[in-house]
Amino acid sequence: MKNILVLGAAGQIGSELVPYLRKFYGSNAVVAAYRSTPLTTEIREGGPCENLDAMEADKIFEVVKKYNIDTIINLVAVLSAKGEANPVKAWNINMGSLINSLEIMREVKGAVFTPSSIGAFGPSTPLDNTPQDTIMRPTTIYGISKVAAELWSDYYFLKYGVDTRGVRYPGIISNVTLPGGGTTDYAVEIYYEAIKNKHYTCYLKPGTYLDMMYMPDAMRACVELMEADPKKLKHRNCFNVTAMSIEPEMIAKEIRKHIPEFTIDYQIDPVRQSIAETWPNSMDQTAAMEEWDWKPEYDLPAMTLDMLKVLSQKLK
Ligand code: AKB
Repeated sequence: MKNILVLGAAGQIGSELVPYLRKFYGSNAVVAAYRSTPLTTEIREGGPCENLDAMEADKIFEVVKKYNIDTIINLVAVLSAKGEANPVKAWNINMGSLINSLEIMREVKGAVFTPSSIGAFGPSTPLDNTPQDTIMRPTTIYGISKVAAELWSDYYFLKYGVDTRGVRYPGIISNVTLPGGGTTDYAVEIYYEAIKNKHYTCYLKPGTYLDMMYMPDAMRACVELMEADPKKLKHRNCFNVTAMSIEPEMIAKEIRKHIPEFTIDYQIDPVRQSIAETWPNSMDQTAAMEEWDWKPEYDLPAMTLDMLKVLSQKLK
């Protein structure tokens, strides 16, 4: 069993991953760390929580000692679109939280799980069936920090034996906490707007294909990789994982099966459109499938059904 510290527990992934981990590992085995954004009631009332700045290594170390932590899941990140507004700040936050996590787990001989992203790829990457090992020259500061994070994580495994692992998440679609400042956020917003207004104005062009995944698959990928037999892992940092390759019209069409009056129009955001065009249309995830038996469960129809069901209750 593990004692896990989740940095960035109030964000899109953390809000659902912490309760999921608590079910799997036990309520007291998962400490939720947050800074300014408040935690959900479920997290606050469901187990230990700490107000912590991921940039302050000493404070993280105190929490690690207090709870006998052996694994850090570092979800702190300034996302792709937001990062472009203040690249130096984004770099400092994305790398600072990672290096603190790696250094502290080096001291205690522990493990670090760090999500990378489709954002780690760039315009010179093959964009269709993007290989696991390929050219990575991203053109956003978010992507640069993700490639660097993959390399730092490999380095800490090779030099110090820190058990580093990670996946390259695609856009993640969820219904508890909204993402903030990403390029793939449209694929979440569209479901909220479908329920609230039966209309969505999309900032990406129709035909802009990107990999996506529903949150239950994203959380399962995290736990399955953390639990995978280390002897089988050739890659560690980081594995391509995806569940669907989709574009805005495909989601709109799927929503219309349940809400026939739903409409979509387009007002393109040049920043996010140009980022999306440098990211894969679809990734090859053979390495994840071969090395730790990864298999996504939700496709677009199954995800859409569940999103609309949950959000129509939540937004009543
Ligand atoms: C973003 O759009 O920045 C993130 C990501 C794909 O990493 N959702």
